[in-house]
Amino acid sequence: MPVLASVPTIAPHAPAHWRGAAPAFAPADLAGACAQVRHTAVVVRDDRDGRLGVGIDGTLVAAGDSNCWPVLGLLPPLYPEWLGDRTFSETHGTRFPYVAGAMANGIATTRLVTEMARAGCLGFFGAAGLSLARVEAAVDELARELDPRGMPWGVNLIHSPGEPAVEDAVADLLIRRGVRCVEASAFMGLTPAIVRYAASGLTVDGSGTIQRRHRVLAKISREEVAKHFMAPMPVAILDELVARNALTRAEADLAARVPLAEDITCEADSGGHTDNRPLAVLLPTILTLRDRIVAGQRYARPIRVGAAGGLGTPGALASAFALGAAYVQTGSVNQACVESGLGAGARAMLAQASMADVIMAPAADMFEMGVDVQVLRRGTLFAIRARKLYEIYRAYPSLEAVPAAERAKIEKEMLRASFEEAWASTRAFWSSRDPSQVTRAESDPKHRMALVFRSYLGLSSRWAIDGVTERLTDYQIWCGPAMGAFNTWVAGSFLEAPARRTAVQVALNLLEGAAVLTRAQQLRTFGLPIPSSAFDFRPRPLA
Ligand code: FMN
Repeated sequence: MPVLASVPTIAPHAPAHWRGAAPAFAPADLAGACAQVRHTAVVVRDDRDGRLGVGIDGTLVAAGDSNCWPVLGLLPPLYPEWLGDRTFSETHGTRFPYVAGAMANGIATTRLVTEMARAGCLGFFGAAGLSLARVEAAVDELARELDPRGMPWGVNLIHSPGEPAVEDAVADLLIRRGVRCVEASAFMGLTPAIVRYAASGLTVDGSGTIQRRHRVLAKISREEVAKHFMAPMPVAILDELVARNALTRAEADLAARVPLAEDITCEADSGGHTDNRPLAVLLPTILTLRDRIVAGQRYARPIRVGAAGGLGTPGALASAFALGAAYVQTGSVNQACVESGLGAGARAMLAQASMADVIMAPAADMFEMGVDVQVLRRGTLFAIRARKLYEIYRAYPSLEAVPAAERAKIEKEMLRASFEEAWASTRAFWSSRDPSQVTRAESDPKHRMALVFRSYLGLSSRWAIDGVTERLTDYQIWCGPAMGAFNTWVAGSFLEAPARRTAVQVALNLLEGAAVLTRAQQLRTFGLPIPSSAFDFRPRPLA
């Protein structure tokens, strides 16, 4: 926690005047004053011409000599640590109200999570799409590294409608290994897996307060989904879990009195799965919903609402906090950092992206349902090719029914194998992962087609992670418009070069910049002529 610099005091009833180093009146000097966020800013007036200016620190004095300035207002120091809801940091053990969101297939690496923890932020390991053994190894590593130092970390628990057994197994692992914090995502309703994780370990302390062993940050982009996480946990699921000895009766009874999640992350237009909503629309809507539910349920503790999606500049963070976000979460910008699990070639592609270089494309995990993900468009043909596959999937009942010309194109350009060869390798993959998929595909030709096409979608992510250069034009790289905004912001600074982008420097600069912009806006509202340069925080190495 920052140490509060002393705020000048003044004797009661004394007229407020300020004495100190020459106050800033000229726009360029005012920009410098805005940047000194950790100091007290005193708004003063020049009585000779009525101009408003800003003095930094100094002392408040009774009116006296000509070196004193009448005071109009006083702003105490402003710290990046305090931009959000203080209870977020208290609850999760962070210094900053800042989260690095999970990124599937281990793109949010253990290194990323560890670096974020050391810097006082909360990071989530990208467990989605990984084998249980890899998730387990990551959990062990993070626990070993961070638990002895009391540092915060978490793991993603993603809803897997096509593979409920996988979701259950990951939840089970997280409970067994004592993982205290989870980012829950892609849920449309609640499942036994997430309810079990949230409810297990609930106890009542000596003062009668319900204490949680497991904390859930639920990522949502719709009201109807948010409602599930803000409501008390559903009795039907709790009873079912008690019946199969997955929860105690005492845990279930407590769970029926508290929300599943005390942190709700509103995800606006982001990389990967997204409803493409603007944050300025989504966040106020969810805050209102939260207020209604918390009042209706008479919860003892408030539910915090955080912001994600589109946050790649200091201004984006400042606006999220100004809207009332308890914390902020980034994703796309971290993927381009050196701690990310993405291959160097793909990271270099991300560093070239501009705001409009993103596009929606079919998702590998929810292909048949027509769900899209937001991906990078510049430098890769993945989106166009994946869209073509989805079109063909919709139009024909089986691989055999695909017209010869289309088939030749798919085999040559995408699969680089015949349909028969592609099915053979796909079949081998599913035989070890989930044999029921093979059984179904052998009697359902449309499902066989989906699995073959999905294999291209799945591999295209792997090629980007592994840096398979001969598949460069097939790279599937999840990415939101925040990436382009970030690239524009850092152009010409030390963060421009991909090799110098660390997730910690990105986080510290975004937070510092958000504090500076917040101060600039505060001073502007007092009528000071704050120049636009005050809102242009340039990245710099920060400790
Ligand atoms: N969110 C999840 O909950 N689970 C995931 O597996 C996951 N994978 C992601 C992979 C990539 C490459 C990216 C860019 C995002 C992913 N996300 C995932 C979303 C992020 O956790 C984060 O919420 C989001 O990226 C924030 O929006 P932004 O991309 O605009 O910064």
